[in-house]
Amino acid sequence: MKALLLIDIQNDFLPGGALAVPEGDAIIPIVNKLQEQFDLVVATQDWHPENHKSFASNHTGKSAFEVIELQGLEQVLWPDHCLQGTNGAAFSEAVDMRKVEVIFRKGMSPEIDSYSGFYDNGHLKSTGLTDYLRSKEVTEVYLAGLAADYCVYFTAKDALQEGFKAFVIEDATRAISPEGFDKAKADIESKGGKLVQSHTIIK
Ligand code: VGL
Ligand code: ZN
Repeated sequence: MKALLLIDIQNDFLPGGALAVPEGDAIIPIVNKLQEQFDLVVATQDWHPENHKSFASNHTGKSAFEVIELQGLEQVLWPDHCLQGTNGAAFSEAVDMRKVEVIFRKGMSPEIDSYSGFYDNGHLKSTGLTDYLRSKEVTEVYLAGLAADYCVYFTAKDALQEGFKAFVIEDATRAISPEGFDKAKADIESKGGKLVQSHTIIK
């Protein structure tokens, strides 16, 4: 069984949002078309409380995009984004959510960030995505969404570590930093993951 994972296609990561990914909206028609080819579609949703430590606003004297250490891990400080219950945290109205069976939320603990749909960045707590996918006999996951160099990348790495085959659909994602995505792609491939184009999936 194959599953399509839609990663964080939320207003704050789209043009006009608090942490807009350049051209993030370009993926939406592709994501909607891709869904026709999958019997299982799940989504992740970045879902932060206002005291989240990934926000620069919660560190006196720090600015967005500075890097600090948090729980022994490198942490990029972000603009406030995806605040629980706000329009910025909502899925874009343009994304077809009718086939999405389950939404896995992440980033609720104020003390640690959570890029991956499977675990927080310290691998301390699971979201339940692995067990869910295994219960559906999924062996291959296809990834689309935002951002390519953060949440898509970390989700792909964890998928591989959990023993799934992982395919990142390159034209169905966009990066915060293109250089960051080049590194991420090399790492994904070195771990056995694959980069694919949507036209190889869409019939
Ligand atoms: C993301 C930065 C902070 C993402 C989430 O969805 O890629 N990036 N929170
Ligand atoms: Zn976040």
